[in-house]
Amino acid sequence: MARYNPKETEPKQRQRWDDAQTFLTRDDPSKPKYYVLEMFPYPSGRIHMGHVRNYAMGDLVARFKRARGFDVLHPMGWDAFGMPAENAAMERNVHPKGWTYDNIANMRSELKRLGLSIDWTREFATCAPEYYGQQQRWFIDLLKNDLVYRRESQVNWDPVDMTVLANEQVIEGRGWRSGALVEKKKLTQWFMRITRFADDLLEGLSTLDRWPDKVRTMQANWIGKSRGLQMRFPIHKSDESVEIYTTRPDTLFGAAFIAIAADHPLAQGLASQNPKLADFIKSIQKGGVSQADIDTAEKLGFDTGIKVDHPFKPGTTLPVWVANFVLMDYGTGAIFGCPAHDQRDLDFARKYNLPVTEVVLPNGADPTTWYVGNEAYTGPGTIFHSDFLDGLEIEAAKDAAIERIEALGLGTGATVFRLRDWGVSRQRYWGCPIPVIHCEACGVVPVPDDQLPVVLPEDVTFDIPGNPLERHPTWKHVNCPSCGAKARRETDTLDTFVDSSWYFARFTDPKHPQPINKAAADHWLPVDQYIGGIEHAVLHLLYARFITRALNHCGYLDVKEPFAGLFTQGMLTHETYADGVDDIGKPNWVEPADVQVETIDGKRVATRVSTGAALTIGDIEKMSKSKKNTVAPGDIFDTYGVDSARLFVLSDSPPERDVQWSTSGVEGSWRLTHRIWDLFDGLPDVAIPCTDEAAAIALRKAAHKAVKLVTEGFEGFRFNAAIAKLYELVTTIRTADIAKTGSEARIEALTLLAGLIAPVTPHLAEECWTRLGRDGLIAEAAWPHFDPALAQDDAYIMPVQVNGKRRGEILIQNGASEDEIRETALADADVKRHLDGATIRKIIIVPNRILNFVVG
Ligand code: ANZ
Ligand code: ZN
Repeated sequence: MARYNPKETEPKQRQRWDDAQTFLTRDDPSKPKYYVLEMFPYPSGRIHMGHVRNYAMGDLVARFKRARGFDVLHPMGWDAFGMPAENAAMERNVHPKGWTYDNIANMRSELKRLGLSIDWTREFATCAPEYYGQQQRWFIDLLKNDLVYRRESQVNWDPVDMTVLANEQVIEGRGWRSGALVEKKKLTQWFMRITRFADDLLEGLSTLDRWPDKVRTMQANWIGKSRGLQMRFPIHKSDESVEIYTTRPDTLFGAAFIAIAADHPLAQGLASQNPKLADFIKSIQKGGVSQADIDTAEKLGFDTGIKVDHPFKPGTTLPVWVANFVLMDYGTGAIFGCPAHDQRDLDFARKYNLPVTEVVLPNGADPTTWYVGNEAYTGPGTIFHSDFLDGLEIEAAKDAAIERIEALGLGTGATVFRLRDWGVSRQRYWGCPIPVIHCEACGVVPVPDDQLPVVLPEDVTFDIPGNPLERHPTWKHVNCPSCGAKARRETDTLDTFVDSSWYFARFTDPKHPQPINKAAADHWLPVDQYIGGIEHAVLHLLYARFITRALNHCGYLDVKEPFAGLFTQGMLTHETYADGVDDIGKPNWVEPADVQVETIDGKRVATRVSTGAALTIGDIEKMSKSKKNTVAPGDIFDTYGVDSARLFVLSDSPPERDVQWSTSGVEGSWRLTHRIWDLFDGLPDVAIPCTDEAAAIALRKAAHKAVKLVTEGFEGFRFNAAIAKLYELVTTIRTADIAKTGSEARIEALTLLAGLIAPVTPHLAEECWTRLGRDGLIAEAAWPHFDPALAQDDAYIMPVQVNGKRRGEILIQNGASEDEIRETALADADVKRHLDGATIRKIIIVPNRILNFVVG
């Protein structure tokens, strides 16, 4: 017997797939299509175990669907623009392009080593002009359709480096390189009008029934649709009024005060006659403007002495305060405060002794005793203490309150969204140039189609901060395409989330001369199965849904939803190891590759291999460079083979949960691959007759049943459960005596097994296929069929009740008579205990379902 040697087998099998072009998409109209896609990687340099898990899952699905008769599209590309390439350029004096393409070359060969069934002829990188030039093309269409526009907005400004910073470059409020305190600066920026589709993006969520509920909820919250009301409170004994904006008109009866912003015209007018108010306003205008600054700052207010009439409570007035937590540039710059149901209002009311009136009663609470302490109640409930709103749920009360305000002529309700338009301008080099030209006379002029793509210049320098495109000697100086006058090219580039929000459509025909080949896109989209991390639940997945709608609006494709099925896989975790702590008490993390763990007297003890030092074993955490608890896929492949690594990441836990990487785990997978090979390698050269019919049937049944269960498991994304069945089948075959079953039954079982392992350990499966004497590739073979009669269960579990209460379970053979069922039940220990001493009056048996003893 030859020992299985993945080092030799794996490259050989990959070569066979390459030679046969097994994974080219056939575009075969006779077969149903299946598009499976894993979120494409950022070319950071190396693949990590998280990639291995992600791509192993996608590959399992692709191979499984291919075997099931689908025409499969399974492409790969690179999300290749972005900051790290520029950082590398600044730190190491390399060009972002060279750095990126080197990384791609490296990661491509690592991914190829994984044996993924990818159609590599469709590969592209988003930093290639052939890709981003097409993006520029549709960008201009979006611009013409008013889905792209410019307006002033705030950016992070580093006053020392004199440069705009991305949010990731602001670390604790300071510029990452200069260490200077970051300021806010207003710049004209490009925006995509995602809010145009707010309602549609929200409604579309209900059609995505193969998405995790969690992701749909996160998107719905992000879009944040609610009913708002803009209304006036008449100023007492005056013709004037204060206009406020609220999303909680249901709480109007709980209003305790009106608060206006310091720069509200009313506040400004009063301050000109009231020096104390003027001083107060000055005092609160310091401090940060970010939401976090405002939420955490102490609430401060000034009572103006002015009062307004409550619209629903004749004779009741509310005081008007100037408050530091109300912003001028949101809503109307004025609010009504309802302390019981808003934390900011509550903090304010407690500080200035304003009344707190509860108006929303939590479900199940007692209206006579329930009250709000120091925590505002913002949950669901029923309205009370509110006259005509009493007894209504929150949403119904909002509608009723808005209706009444409208009838009184004091305001109008409107639907409002939390979603804001998407700022896509980046003052960076390594991104897709925004294809417009600024002309003094003509304004913003799109670059004409025959001048696309606008290619990034390569002769740029990174020795000083700022955007290299801005200081390039010639690139931005152009003539206006419209009037010919001297003009300026846009130097902002697009947020890299734009690149990743349509790549799945480009994959359907990646070399097409237009951005999208409509026929191909309409055929292949939506992606049937998209796989990636939960960290993309909102931004990437929402932008992709938006761009798909925008492209649909501009006539590029017919679909609206890009991803019919979404799966968010768990992460890889690993134990952490530390070699003492440094002078500030931070652990000195040690890489698992330098650690040996042994069990001594029942306790796990870790030693550092290179020094022999005793280590502390820390928590199990997400693999990360900072904790050094990563393992290098390359090392694992070298030691155990690619198939063992694939098998481990797929089998260890349910795919949506985290997997804890362990050496013993991957060794277990490695042992299984060897066991499987030994079964195939050990097949006799001559036929062995069957001497025990029952043994042969038992083996056949086990194999057919495994086919049924593994098929269901793969179909339902229960990969680990399916693989557990494979383990069982291997054991069953190993323990079946070939002298009894004969070789025919064994060969049948092994043939089915080879088919079942092909999506998981594809190299090994090919080797086994050849050993069975089969021609061709198992990667091109049909999925194993099972015989339903053989796959059926022989026995079932029947619950047993005593007086209608479940007291036990019994195992019943198919076709057992009622007498046999009764005898089995009476012999069961649990049932016996519950029947003890009682007289059985009646026994009800529903075959295949249930048995009930009626006792008295
Ligand atoms: C009364 C009220 C009662 C509110 C209650 C909340 C809870 P979103 O959903 O984020 O849009 N608000 C309105 N304009 C404001 C401004 N310029 N500065 C500070 N706060 C402002 O928030 C809408 C809510 O934020 C509004 O609803 C308003 O407070 C406050 F139990 O009105 B509410
Ligand atoms: Zn012009």
